[in-house]
Formats: sequence, C-alpha cells, structure tokens
Amino acid sequence: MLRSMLRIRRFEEKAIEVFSEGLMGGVLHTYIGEEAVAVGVCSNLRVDDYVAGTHRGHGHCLAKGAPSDRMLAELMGRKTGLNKGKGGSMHTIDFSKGILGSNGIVGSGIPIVVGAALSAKMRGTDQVAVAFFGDGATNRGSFHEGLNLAALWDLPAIFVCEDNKWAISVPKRRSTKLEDLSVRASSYGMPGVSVDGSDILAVHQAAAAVVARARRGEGPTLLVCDTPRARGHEEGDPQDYRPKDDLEAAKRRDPIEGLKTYMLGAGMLTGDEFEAVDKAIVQEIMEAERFARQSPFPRPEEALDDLFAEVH
Ligand SMILES: Cc1ncc(C[n+]2csc(CCOP(=O)(O)OP(=O)(O)O)c2C)c(N)n1
Repeated sequence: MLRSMLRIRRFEEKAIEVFSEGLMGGVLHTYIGEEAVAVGVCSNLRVDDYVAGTHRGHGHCLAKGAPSDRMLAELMGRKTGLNKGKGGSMHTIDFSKGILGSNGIVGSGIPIVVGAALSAKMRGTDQVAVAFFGDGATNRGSFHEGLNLAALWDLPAIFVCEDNKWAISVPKRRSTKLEDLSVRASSYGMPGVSVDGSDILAVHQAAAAVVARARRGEGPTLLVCDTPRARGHEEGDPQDYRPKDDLEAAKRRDPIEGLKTYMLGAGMLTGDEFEAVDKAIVQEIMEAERFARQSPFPRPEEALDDLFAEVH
C-alpha cells in the first residue's frame, strides 16, 4: 500500500511538471493528499472488480492497476495512451483492469457503477463495483438515484465518498447541513460508515468489511472518507477563497508520511528501505515520462475512430 500511494504521489508530481511545461491539454486535478482512499479501497479488490473514478481520477486508476506509462501518455494526448490519447486526464479507461473510467461530469460514475453491479448480480459472479466521488457529488441527483436503486436491488456496489470539504471554491457547509455524510445512507436503507481517509490502515480495514459484505450478496454500503485536499481544486487555482490554516492543516495530514511514521515506529520498515522503494518508483515514473514524450500523437484522421461500438 505504501508503494501504491507513492506511485500515485510521484505520478501526480510528474503530471504537474509536464502540465506546467504545456505538454498536457485541458485541466489537471491532482489527487495529492487523498492517496489513502483509492489505495485503501482498491487493495481489497480483484482485477475483475469494477471501479469508476472522478475528474480527480489518476489515483483511482493507478491504485486499480493502470500502468503509469500508458496513463501518462494518455494525459499527454499520445497514441500509446490508455485511450489512444483521446481521453486525457479526466477520461482514462482500462477495461482490462476493471477501470470503467474517470469522468469529468461530477457524480456520473455512480450510475455506471450501479449498472456494473447489476450486471455482476445478473451474471451470478461475486464481482463488486466501486464508485469514487467527492462530497460535492453527494448533492447531485445521480447520487440519490444510484444509491436508492443499489439498495433496492441489493447490488454489490460500494459508494466511496471522498469528503475533502470543498467543491472547487464552495465549502461543504454551504451546500449541505450535514457534517457526517454517511448518515445519508440510512435514507436508502443501506449502512453508512465514516472513516479517517488519511489513515490508510483505517480505510483498508473499513473497505475490507464493506467489500466482503457486497461479495457475500448482502448489498451496498456508503463509505465516507474524511480526506484533505492538499492542493487547489486544479493546478493554477490560487485558492484565494481558502483560509490559510485549512490548507496548512490539509498538508499536515499527509497519508504517506502517516504510514511511513507508523511503519518505522513498528519496526516494519527502515529509513533506507523507504528511500529504496521511493527511488524505484521515481525511476518508474521517469521511464513513463520518457515513454510518453517519445510516443506519437494520434493522427487527425483517427479523431472519429472508436467513438461507437460495432453492434451486430
Ligand atoms: C454535473 C457537473 N456539474 C458541475 C461541474 C463542474 N465541477 C467540476 S469539479 C466540481 C466540484 C466537485 O466537487 P467534489 O464532488 O466535492 O469533488 P472534489 O473536486 O472535491 O474531489 C464541479 C462543480 C461538473 N464537472 N459536472
């Protein structure tokens, strides 16, 4: 789990670098500070389980097994990218790893996951399907409709809310009266669980229980992870709406530092071992960057390819 969180962190740092060089089109929303959520949840999943991410979705894809080189190539619009360079940062998909897609439309992974969970149930497999979304997304209709149907049909779905307390510049207290969003689960007849989302062990343990419940056919759960947003909503966001102490507090809750300190204290890791793991990941990400930079762009004539599936 430490390795997986570090891979996301180093990937995001590289993404910021290439974005500021002008090598990425569009907008870049990083997952820095929130790594424990995707990793804690996905460490309980099999390759054939499904996940759907958000506009802040690189961490979800990497934690579920997307290769960092093809991810970075996708962000940089290259033909070797996961989606042939046509999806970009907010639309990364890898069906071979059960990744149904990051998504630029807030809350839209939820109905997709409800559909995937329904398909697993109808096919009689024990696959589960996980939707990640922010606290802002819980105010959308897709959240309420999705949770209602999943509960009604006892679907093997897990709804993971990344409660970072911000929706761009709007603080959570200005969009809902609720402090603990897990109480919303009770209105649909499913359990709601709240956990410290910067504590990877807590997330892993809570997710293990709700994934097992879904796999046993006992239905969906809403898992709310209290997690800090350590940077702006997107790169370049000046965050002038945000109190300085809120940002400082978010930075202090670094989930990677938290796990490292715990492991060092418990004698499970030495400082040298940590450095070696980090170095290997930095190397992997440098190779991913080389791969992406050397990859060609798709040709303009290919723009309309792959838009529709052939149906016979
Ligand atoms: C349906 C829809 N409405 C508005 C937007 C614009 N938008 C992009 S991100 C965002 C905030 C989302 O906040 P949250 O769901 O809490 O996720 P976070 O960015 O905090 O991870 C909004 C309003 C959008 N992309 N889709």
